[in-house]
Amino acid sequence: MDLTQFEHQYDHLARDVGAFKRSISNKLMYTVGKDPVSARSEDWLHAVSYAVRDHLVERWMKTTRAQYEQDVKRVYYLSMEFLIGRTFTNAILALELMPTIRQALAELDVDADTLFDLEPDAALGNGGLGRLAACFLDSMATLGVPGFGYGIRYDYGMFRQNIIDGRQVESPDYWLKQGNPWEFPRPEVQFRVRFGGHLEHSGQGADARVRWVGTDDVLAMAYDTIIPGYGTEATNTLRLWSAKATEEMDLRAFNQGNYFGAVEGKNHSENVSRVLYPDDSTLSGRELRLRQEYFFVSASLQDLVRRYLRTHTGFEALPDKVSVHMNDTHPVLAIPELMRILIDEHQRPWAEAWALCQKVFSYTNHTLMHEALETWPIELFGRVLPRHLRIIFDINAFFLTEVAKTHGQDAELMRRLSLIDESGERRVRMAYLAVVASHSINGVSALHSELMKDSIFADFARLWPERFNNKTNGVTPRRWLAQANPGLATLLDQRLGRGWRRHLDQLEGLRHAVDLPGFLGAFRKIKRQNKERLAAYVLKQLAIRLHPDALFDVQVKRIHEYKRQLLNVLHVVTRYQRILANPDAQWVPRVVVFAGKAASAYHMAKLVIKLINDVARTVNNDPRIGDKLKVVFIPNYSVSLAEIIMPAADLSEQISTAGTEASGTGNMKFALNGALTIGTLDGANVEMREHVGDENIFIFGKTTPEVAEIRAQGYQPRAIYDRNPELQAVLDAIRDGMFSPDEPGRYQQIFDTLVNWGDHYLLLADYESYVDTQTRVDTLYRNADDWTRRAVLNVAGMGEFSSDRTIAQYAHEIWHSRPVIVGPGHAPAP
Ligand code: 26W
Repeated sequence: MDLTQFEHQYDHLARDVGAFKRSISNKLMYTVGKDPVSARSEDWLHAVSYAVRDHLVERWMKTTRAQYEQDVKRVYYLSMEFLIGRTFTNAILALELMPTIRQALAELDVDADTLFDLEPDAALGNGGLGRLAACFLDSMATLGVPGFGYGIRYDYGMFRQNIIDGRQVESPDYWLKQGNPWEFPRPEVQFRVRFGGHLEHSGQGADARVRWVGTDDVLAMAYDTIIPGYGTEATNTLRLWSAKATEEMDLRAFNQGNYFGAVEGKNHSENVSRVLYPDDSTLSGRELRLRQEYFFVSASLQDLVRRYLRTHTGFEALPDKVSVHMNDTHPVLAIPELMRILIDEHQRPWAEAWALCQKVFSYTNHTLMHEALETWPIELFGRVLPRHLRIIFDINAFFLTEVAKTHGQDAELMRRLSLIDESGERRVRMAYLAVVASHSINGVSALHSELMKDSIFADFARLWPERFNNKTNGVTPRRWLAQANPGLATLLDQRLGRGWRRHLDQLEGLRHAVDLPGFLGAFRKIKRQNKERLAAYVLKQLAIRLHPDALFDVQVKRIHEYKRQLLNVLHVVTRYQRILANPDAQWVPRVVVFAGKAASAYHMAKLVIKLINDVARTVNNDPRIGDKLKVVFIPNYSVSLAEIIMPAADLSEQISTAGTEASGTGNMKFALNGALTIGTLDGANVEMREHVGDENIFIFGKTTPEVAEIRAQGYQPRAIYDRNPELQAVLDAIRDGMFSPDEPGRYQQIFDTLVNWGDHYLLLADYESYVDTQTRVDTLYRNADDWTRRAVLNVAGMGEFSSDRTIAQYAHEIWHSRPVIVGPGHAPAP
């Protein structure tokens, strides 16, 4: 950049800083209503958020106008969960305003980082599925895909996890306490959502009509959040629905002096958007959950049909203008709801409505775990949604008749394919409904997409092989590299230019860099600073001192048996006992970091948390161990915490039993930030290995076919226990109370699960291979340059795992949507 350019930019910055200072002060006084002399940090945060938001609003209006003018096809992404995290820094980065905002705040005597840290996470999701939805919104906006996220504005997000005496204790997450400057309430956008009631039939044959009457209603009110694209003026909208009572209060009760009774009904109906279900991979099967699912899809479908009809007459063009994507089965009621709207409200013939559905809907499966597959008892379903149950029966009859035409009356096949599981209490199979109604069904990694066709959807994959496809997950490089790891981002900018933020495959350019003098050292220095940042956090939160030279070995994700945090613990205890047996050997110092939440009713997961904390206390306080081994469980894992943890990892633990983790996305975030992976050939680890090279990843353990084989042969974990004395010592120590002297029997159950009750997730089968591989990790870590080279080559290979690549594939191959062109047109000033 020559001097004039520089001066121009500098000028620009100075002008912007002045404008922002004025804008922030104005917002503080006139929007927040605070005098600068008495404003709290929260008030400043809101003021500067509004000032930044104004800039997004201009882009938003331009984009919305362009979408209408170009009559583009819109993609509606329906998801029960959006795990957004913080919005403020993300918005500033999208607008390239970081230096301006920092300086403006500094000149107002306000510390920017303090403000950033005050913003609560929008934790409207449990884990992988919800975070993927958030990365997808970011990528859709960045690519100009005209996308709308539709979901629920939960008053309470994912619970806060406190660790008290080593155990998880949940507390509510009232994230809206201070107000949310990023949302636009839309009281004028409200839809009536009906529940219960009964059906009245009239007419015959083609004139047959069904009326759904006597319902109990609630209103869904829209709240909009702007989703900025990066390096483009295009934006998108996340529209979340909040429940409002149809009647403010029961006036009769009120007039009778029953003040509390008068608002009881209101509270009851508004409960539908009160709280996120904290279950990840297990169906709670509660009525309120079913109501939540219907609540948000009904409002969303009414909204999108209304938007379509504003500029179209008739439904012929619907499939050219609308794609509705279902993020797992939670939004599957969208199918009978669209049928209901078309048939009951717009008098379309049944066959026409069904044909439209099959062109509009597509579905992603995120798990093969049996206990996660949604099925709803017919009794409950019919009581809450009688009209939709009827429609599902009709779809089932139609579909099975079609199958019979080509496959004959094969009763066994019909039983297997039926949308209704008749094996016990009759239940609706939501995943089957999704498959029957969708033109595209995808898995989230190459391996998972294959397994999906062999297992849960085998019969359907034979019927319609062309509907099944794979879309390997990805993550947004804006949040997970540019924002989370500013040090590495700057190094990449110097080496590769700034283009990687939108074209992540440019990271390939790093392959040459590993041989440049000084590069490995510069890379290592950044990693070290990130480790210091995490160590400072841990010291502040947990009063545990971590040495930044140690190897940071990290497993952060939901606590679940299939993810095998317990296998990691077995390694930790093995290492502990090895150090005790041989204290003077040259150990590579290790810090083992865990974080993650357990579903509140998941006993085993909670016990694992307690065990990790017990092991941590024992190891960390053992003077014979010192810095050779430290174990920490960081409470309350969240998106914001991940942004601190991931850049600080040397080693990423992705150790699920092969065939169980659909994809994983944490695996990608770690590698993108220069961690090496130790992992099984599961989920997207398989493809990561292909992209980073076999020599740059630590793969261990049984493969999916081997797992199947072992189970088929009759797996005998006790035989492994009997034959491996080191493993025996580890398991015995856990069983006999080495880590729970206050209650020696505390972990008997863990021992039994592994040794006596079948070890369903094959921890013992993979133990030896895992521990040996951990030793190889140590060996490599001793050679700092060799390690760093491989870390850099991991970053270099991550281009494929940008969610921009994933979304481009969805857009081309599933949605057939085109980007909106947002020209330099003139939007009204905000
Ligand atoms: C009904 C209860 C319930 C709740 C959540 C069932 C299933 C779920 C999700 C499907 C679980 C989930 O988050 N799956 C994860 O999705 C990620 C994004 O595709 C994948 O990377 C993870 O491997 C997968 O576990």
